[in-house]
Amino acid sequence: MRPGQTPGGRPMSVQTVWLGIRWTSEGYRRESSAGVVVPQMPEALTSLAATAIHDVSAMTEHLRFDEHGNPMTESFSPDMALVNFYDHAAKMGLHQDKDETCQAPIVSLSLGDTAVFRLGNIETKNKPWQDIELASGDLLVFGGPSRMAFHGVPMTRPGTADPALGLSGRLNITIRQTGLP
Ligand code: MD6
Ligand code: FE
Repeated sequence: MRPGQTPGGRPMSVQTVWLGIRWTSEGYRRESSAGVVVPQMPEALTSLAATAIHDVSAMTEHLRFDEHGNPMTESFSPDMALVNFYDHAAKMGLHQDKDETCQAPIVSLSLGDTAVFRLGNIETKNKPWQDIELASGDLLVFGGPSRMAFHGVPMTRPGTADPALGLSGRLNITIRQTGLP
């Protein structure tokens, strides 16, 4: 794992691994880079995300169709995942996920320590926002009108992970469709 960089080039407290496709502060890159290993996207994550989209599209009309009007259950085709590790002090500032060139939802899976996930609005980094506790095993589908909402993790709750996991800290896996050809 490596400390990531913000789009402004500052170091992030969260440590990151990419699966499938590399992320850079300039966007996603299929080309390899010297000394950087990008493991394949595991089929288990692709199918977990597809199942989540299937289930959620049955619950809300917002995720039933993609931006071209095609059924989301058919067009959703994730090609990468970001695995973020939070130690007890790590946090993530409010940001928008706009490097993807399509509007497909992002599926987010949390493991280990509970996080405070701050879900803001689509216009500014300021209030209104709501704080949602994401506990181990929680899966969030981030799409529809909220896809461009500012969001972040102001803190985790150290020590709340189930000791049986053997994980001191928090893992967050976001499964994404980059829109790259
Ligand atoms: C986190 N998640 O939960 C940070 N981004 O640690 C994200 O930044 C995120 O959960 C886009 C969509 C879903 C997410
Ligand atoms: Fe994000």
